[in-house]
Amino acid sequence: MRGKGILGATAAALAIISAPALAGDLGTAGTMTYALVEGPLEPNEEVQVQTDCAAGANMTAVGFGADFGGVRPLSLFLHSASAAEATLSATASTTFSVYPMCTTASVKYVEKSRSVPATAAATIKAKCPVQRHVAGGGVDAYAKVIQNSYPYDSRDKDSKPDDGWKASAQGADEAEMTVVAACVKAMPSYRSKKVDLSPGAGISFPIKCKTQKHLSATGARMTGATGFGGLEGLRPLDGSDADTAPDDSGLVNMDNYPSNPDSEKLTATAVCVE
Ligand SMILES: [Ca+2]
Ligand SMILES: [Ca+2]
Repeated sequence: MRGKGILGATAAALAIISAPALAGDLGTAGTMTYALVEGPLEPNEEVQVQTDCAAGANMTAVGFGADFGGVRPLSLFLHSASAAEATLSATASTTFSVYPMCTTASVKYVEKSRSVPATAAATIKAKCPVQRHVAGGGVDAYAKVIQNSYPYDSRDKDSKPDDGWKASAQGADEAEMTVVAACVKAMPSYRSKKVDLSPGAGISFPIKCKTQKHLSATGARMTGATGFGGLEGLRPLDGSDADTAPDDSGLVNMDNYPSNPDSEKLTATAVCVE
C-alpha cells in the first residue's frame, strides 16, 4: 500500500478519489467493460483514483490521460481482481482522466516487487504462468515516475508479447516498485506500431484492434535510458462503431525529452480480446 511518505517527499497536495462514485460508465463490448473518472488537476497536485470492477468482473488495466498534457503517472496498478488505482501528478493545469478496464474472463494475477534506490531507474517484469497469456497489467512505482508499461515477449517460439507485463520507472526518491501481469487463457491479439522519436519530439497516436476485438490494455515502451521519456497518456479510445465503449483502439502519448541527446524508438501496443 502507498504510505504517507509520498506526501512528505513531494509536498504535493494529494486528493484521493474513490470510484465508482464519480465514475461514468462508458459501456460494454464483448467481455470488456469501460468506465471513466475525470477531474481538474493543478500544478504540483497529485490525485489518486481508486476504482472497482462490477461484481464478478476482473481488472485488466487502468488507462490514463490528460486533456492538456502535463500529468506524470506514479501508479497504474491492479490491487486485486476487482480493484485498481491510478496516481497522477500534475506539472500543469489540466483535466485528468482515468479508465478502469474490466473483463468477464477469468484472470490470474502475478506480481513482482523490488525496492529501487533513490535516483535509480528500474525495469521489473511479471511473468504469466504456463498456458496463460497477458491481457493487461500495471505498475506501482510509488514515488518514481512511470515511463514504460507494456506486454513483453520472452524467448518462446512465438514472437507475440504474450508472456507477461514489464514496466520501467525513474525518479529521485527511493521506491518499492511493483509490477503486475493480468493473465488469461485465450490468446489475445497484439497490435504493435513502432515510431521514431527525435529529441524534444512528442507523439500521440492510436493503435487499432481488429474488428470484433476489444481493447484490454495499452502498452508503450521507448528505447534508451529510463528517464528521458515522458509518458503522458495510455488510454482506450472509441472508434466509429455503433457502441460508445472505448474498445476500438489504444491511444499512446509519449515525449522524448529535449535533454536526451538521442533519437529513440517508441513501440506502442494494443492488447485486444474477445
Ligand atoms: Ca511470446
Ligand atoms: Ca466502440
